[in-house]
Amino acid sequence: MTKILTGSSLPNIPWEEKPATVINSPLWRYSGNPVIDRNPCKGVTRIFNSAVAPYGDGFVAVLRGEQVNGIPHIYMGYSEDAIHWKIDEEKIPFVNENGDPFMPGYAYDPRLVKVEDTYYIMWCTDFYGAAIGMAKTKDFKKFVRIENPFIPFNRNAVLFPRKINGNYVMLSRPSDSGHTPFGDIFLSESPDMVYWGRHRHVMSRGSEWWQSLKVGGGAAPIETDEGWLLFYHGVSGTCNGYVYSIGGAILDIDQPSIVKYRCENFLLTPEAPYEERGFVPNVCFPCATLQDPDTGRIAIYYGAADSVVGLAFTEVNEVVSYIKEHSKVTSADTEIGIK
Ligand code: BMA
Repeated sequence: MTKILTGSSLPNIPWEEKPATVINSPLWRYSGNPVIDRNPCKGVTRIFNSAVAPYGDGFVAVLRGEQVNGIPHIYMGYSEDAIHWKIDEEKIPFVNENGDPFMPGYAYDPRLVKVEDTYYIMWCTDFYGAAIGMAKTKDFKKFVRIENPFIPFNRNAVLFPRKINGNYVMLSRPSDSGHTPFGDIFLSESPDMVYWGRHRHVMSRGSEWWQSLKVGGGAAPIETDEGWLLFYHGVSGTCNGYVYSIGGAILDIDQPSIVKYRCENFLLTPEAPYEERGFVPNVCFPCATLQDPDTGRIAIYYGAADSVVGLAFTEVNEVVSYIKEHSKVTSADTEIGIK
């Protein structure tokens, strides 16, 4: 029996049992999907690729909102059940360390990770090119931007939820300035969230078609007694454009650049109408999970077709067993990742 070690009890995690019709995946979709539909609030036409976290008696979310002028920014969401969301119509009012407004030119694909007593938001920001922006908050009222961790071009940064060997650790995906037709996952360490180094390769795109073009970190890794459970995205380049699926891997607990298991099958691929049809069709883009260590339940939040937010479920034993049963790792996966 695999145990979840990240987070405390979450009895109010959203949940539905697995339907008997789901035969090809350890993940199943919430029957009420999408949980955030189009035109969710004034001035925002679509919310997708977004992250959630437990906060107080309920939940908060950092939401990628596409404004009616087409520019993405991050908005706060609040929920009692992590399904129905109240969304701020104003963008998150980021400030610098002095408290002066310090708004990014654009901001997309946010992740939200609590490390010790602080919540960190990471997103793709305009830093003379697409790069990683970061901010921190303790109360979801004051959001202080901290130094951009990496130079351009980079996307899909996500922190581990605790320090490893004394350092903060973050996954990212170096890229180019456009719709990057390549990309592997790396990790970097920092003693202070200012200086980042000890960069390591984690995993490359795979030989399997669904992840043969590029891969990128998704939700914050979940600590289990088998290793760090990572839900990531894998992309296939078809004759009709990119297809984004959700993949799963388990990283070594003390040296997470080592991939212990990596599932050769996707865990979720666009099938539902709201995943196959939308602003960008055929996208399932995971950004966050909620998990309950007591029951092993995991709720996965993912952007669907760059248009809406979807919710899927799994159970830690089922998904870890599936990943191990269908694991195919390469030497580039299992090495420490330095050359
Ligand atoms: C990527 C990112 C994501 C988006 C995906 C599919 O490059 O921009 O925000 O979901 O493309 O369009």
